[in-house]
Amino acid sequence: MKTAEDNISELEKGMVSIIQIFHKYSGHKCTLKKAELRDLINNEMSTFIKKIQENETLDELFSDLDQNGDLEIDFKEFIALIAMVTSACEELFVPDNS
Ligand SMILES: [Ca+2]
Repeated sequence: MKTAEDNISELEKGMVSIIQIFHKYSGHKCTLKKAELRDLINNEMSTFIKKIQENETLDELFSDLDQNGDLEIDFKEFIALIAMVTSACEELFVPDNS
């Protein structure tokens, strides 16, 4: 019997990856603390954005993403980061139609 996952598209696989990676770092609480956000970015996004070395950089990014100010990054807030980085990287991956 086929499961839903056998039929999903490449785009949907990308979406599932985003969800799975988020939960790998957020654990059962389903939100990212500051150090977890740093680890996720440094381990999983290091080709697209430079690694976070300075606490100041992390503090700034964290407060930008933490829309509701509860000192945790929930999935909705995390998606905004994915959208920003994806948008910024788009021109690198535009198919060459020439
Ligand atoms: Ca928050």
